Amino acid sequence: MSTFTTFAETKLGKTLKEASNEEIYLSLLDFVKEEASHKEKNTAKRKVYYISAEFLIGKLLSNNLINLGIYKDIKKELEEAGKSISEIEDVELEPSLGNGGLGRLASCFIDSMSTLGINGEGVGLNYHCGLFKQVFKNNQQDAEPNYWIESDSWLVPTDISYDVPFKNFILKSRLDRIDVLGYNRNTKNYLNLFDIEGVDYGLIKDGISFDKTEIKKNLTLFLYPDDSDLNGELLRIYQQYFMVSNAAQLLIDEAIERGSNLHDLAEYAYVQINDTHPSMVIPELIRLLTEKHTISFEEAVSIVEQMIGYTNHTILAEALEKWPLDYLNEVVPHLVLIIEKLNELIKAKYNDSRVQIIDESGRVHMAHMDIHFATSVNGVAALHTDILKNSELKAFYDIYPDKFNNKTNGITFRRWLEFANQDLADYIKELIGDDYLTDATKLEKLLAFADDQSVHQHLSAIKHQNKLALKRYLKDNKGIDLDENSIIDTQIKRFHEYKRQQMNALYVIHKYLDIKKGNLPKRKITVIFGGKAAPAYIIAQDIIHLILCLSELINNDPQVSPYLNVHLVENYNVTVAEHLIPATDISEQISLASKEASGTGNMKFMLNGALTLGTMDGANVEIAELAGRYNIYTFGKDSDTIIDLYANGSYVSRDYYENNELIKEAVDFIVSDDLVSLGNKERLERLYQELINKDWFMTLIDLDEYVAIKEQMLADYEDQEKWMTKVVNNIAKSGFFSSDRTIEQYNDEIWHSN
Ligand code: 26Q
Repeated sequence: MSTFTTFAETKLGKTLKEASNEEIYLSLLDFVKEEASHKEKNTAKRKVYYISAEFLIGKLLSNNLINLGIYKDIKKELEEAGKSISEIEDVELEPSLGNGGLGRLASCFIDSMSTLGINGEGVGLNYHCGLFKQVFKNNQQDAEPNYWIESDSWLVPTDISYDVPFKNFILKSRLDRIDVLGYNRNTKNYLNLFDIEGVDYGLIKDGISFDKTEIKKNLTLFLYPDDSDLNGELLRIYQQYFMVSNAAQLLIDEAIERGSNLHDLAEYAYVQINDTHPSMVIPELIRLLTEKHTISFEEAVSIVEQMIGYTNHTILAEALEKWPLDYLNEVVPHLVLIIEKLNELIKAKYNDSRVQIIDESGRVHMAHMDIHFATSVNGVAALHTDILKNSELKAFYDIYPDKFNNKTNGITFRRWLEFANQDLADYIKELIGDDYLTDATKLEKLLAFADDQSVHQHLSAIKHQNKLALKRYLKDNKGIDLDENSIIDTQIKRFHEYKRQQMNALYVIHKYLDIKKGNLPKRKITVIFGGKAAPAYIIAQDIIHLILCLSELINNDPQVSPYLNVHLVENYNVTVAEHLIPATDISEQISLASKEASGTGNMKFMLNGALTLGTMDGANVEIAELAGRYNIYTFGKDSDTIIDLYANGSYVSRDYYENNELIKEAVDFIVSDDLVSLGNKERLERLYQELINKDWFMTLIDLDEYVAIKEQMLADYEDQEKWMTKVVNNIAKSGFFSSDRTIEQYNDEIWHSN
């Protein structure tokens, strides 16, 4: 009997065969935690603290089994006892600690830090109800609390606790940790999740509304559900300060314990700030060094400015945090004193108003503070970094050219290939061996098979199996009936106008009308959407509403549904992504050029053998360069053109609407009787008006090119040899997007933790 079977049967007092899936899950949880507890911590002198308001970690059981190298053995053992590992995986609830890309990136990064043996940990907050759970009612999004913490979970309590001082009270923290096991390593790191003691679920009223004033009881109740719109809620400031004060206290304690005299703190610690959300760590570290450790202000500043790196994830002006001094004074007046001193330092040095920390209206520009006091400022894809240097942050680039650098995002191949697409991973190993597991660029060996017909057939068969698996998943969990014989065209990401789900919806309308006119596609197309919209983001809610109405109309139309289906998967999360991505043929990456900092879904699809349909935006540009322009489908205006259009305000959506019959027909359909009878007139009207009168994110500018290239793509799919050659080229070139590569670059060029 193997170790796990013995472990479980001893613990449960019955055989695996007799045990329920829940019992086996709990045994595996204990078994993995036990294995993890024997691992040593990484020890390099300089420790990296990756502070992030979000960690979208996904379920952990399978990921941990894979990283421990025992996934297949356990799967087999369970099979022998008549149990299915995927049913056992279903028992685990997915942690709900992130909104989207930024949180998922942080999770891939901690996986890679552990895999590379870097002494680097995540620090964040443990939101009890996480991000809201999305439910659809009357073709609209509704939000419910997402309870995910169970009595037995991956959280390991510690007795670490700090006092965090706010204006009117002190709040005690507690720290729970999750072990982060690297792939094939004997060492580990932690994800540190700070929390308060007295979270009170009783504060929640309807849906996700709750009493926002009871900070001592609500601080870690919810993750803020806005992923871009700046909302002046004080609670967000309370959360941010609580997070960074704990992080700073932990960092200082650990450095002292490891021999630092604090004058040399920067040799012991480096803080990577994930977007501006943790920016207050800068003044907080200075405060602690000066107030608790008798270091002078000047020295404290010079210590701190050697140990901070700032990653920018957006160029949307509205998403760059600017906190009014009044708000900060209400929550953390002691920090305002320090921010004002930092502001004075900068004012004395530079009289350019564009680079000041505090502006004329008394708002603190968190990104400005970060840039002045960091050793490194990085963007997350080559194009994005160029835009930061040449336009958005040009004034800073002129001052600090050496601080600016690019770190193109990446994804962990353990979760997004080894786990999510096991058949593909096995087949790749059969073809080229398994050294790609530790050096993903070895996938290039697949290029030798780009024209190999038997490889093509094999890959098609795997895709088909993945479609069948997705069909089962969607039927059992989401009430969706998927046609596994259709082309699967997927757009999964947060709903935002710049990501242009509405453009995809207009394509769907066009296709629907075309089928109605008798132009039947050669093969059925299934368009799948997944994503949540910030509850306060009205237009994004309207777009969801449009798609749900279209889905009802089209899937129930006997004339059209044999050729076209539309699904919006409820409550999109990491688990849903793990099922959708391996089954997808067409990866929709259609943001308005210049707006998507990077995207990481685009990389996951590429690795899993879908072809990209995308604009030249974010990391799509690098995908096109690597895979070859011929192997992906690009369209639309480029970022320079779009940036110019914004600069001179010359985009007029109505011109596109009035001068193009296809566009007019599709847009008008939004307010047609067919749709209005299924939905909410006010929402559909508002979206319609928005598109023709404003369309800030320029949906209509690229619509006709988008329709044309998609038609081209569907036609190309019929030539499976040609299609599969492109697929192989994409998989072979995806190695660059391993987060191991990204993290190696962060470490070599920024952190220097060895
Ligand atoms: C800020 C202030 C107040 C409330 C909320 C926020 C907030 C919260 C989350 C602002 C932004 C976010 C998340 C941003 C995000 O996910 N950005 C994505 O980051 C990815 C990883 O770098 C990129 O691939 C995506 O392009 C980028 O959109």
